[in-house]
Amino acid sequence: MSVNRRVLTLDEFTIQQLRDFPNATGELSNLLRDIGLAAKRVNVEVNKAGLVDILGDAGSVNVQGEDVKKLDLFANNQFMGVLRHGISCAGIASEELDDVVVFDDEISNNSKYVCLFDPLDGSGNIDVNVSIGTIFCVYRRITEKGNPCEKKDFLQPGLKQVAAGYIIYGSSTMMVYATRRGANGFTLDPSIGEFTLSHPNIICPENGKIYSVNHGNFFQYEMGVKKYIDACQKRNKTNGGPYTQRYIGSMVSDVHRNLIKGGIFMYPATTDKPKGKLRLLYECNPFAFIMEVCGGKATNGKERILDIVPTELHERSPFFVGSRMMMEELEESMKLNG
Ligand code: AHM
Ligand code: MG
Repeated sequence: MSVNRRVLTLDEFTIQQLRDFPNATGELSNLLRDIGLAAKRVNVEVNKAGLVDILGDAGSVNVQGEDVKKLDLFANNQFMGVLRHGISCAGIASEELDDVVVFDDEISNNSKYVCLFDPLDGSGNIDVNVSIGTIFCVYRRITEKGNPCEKKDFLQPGLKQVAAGYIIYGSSTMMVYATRRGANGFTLDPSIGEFTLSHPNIICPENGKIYSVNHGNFFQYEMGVKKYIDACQKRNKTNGGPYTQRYIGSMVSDVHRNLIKGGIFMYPATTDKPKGKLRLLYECNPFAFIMEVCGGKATNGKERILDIVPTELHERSPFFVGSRMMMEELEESMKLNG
């Protein structure tokens, strides 16, 4: 097999980026490489999920006599494990864990980053073979290096993110990550087991034709959201409607599609869940950062997601994210109608 040498691997790409910053320590590149490694391990298990009846269900013992873990716990342990053994991360917070995990060894205490992740988002979709994903983000710690990191390192507003990204375990497996310099997508080439640059410099179209929302909750949404959804369904010369509705129920896939094609994703507050469903730290902030880097917008309906100062690790937020013009139309509707 001939290898296309014009295609950069994730490692080659992050190292190449370092050349522009001769004083950079390479810690962030290391961390992204660690995340890529964990993603490849999780991908192998996600691909086997359909074999669960053959290999054994979570909590049971499989034919090789190994304990079978729930896939989201497996993913959590993979990401936590590679980051703990790496040299760039002082501690992690995960949607799967109640509290932060401080690594507290000499190398980790001297690392400048902390990492937050949702190890397997949309995991309710696993047993029906629908794409699922991992979401992550990286902050520079605010406590002094040389000491164990603390919870306040994790409770920073989203605008302080240094990098954010996601992995989709889908028809192909893909990793997208953004820094302030831009966002790039890497597709896993199974023949060489490497993420390779497939979507350089991603830009979200400023307008789109796709809206993604759970229509089952329609009557529980605020008036401004209902009116906007109405407008999405009408023929409208100014906004290019009617739009197409697409909702997988797996946020990584829904937002990825809208990022590439142009669109809006909404998880509004409902009367049952006045704070919405999605978690600010693990789901909203990373996607808000990625979307803003790519030219889009993200709000909770009232304020910019990245400006919110979190008070709790697992706090939830209504979430609206997408193409700039669609977001502005939604914001207008929420301002007028509440
Ligand atoms: P999870 O973190 O428990 O997997 O839930 C998050 C998922 C998102 O991926 C998705 O957008 C949303 O839940 C769907 O929720 P709903 O079924 O209420 O529309
Ligand atoms: Mg989740």
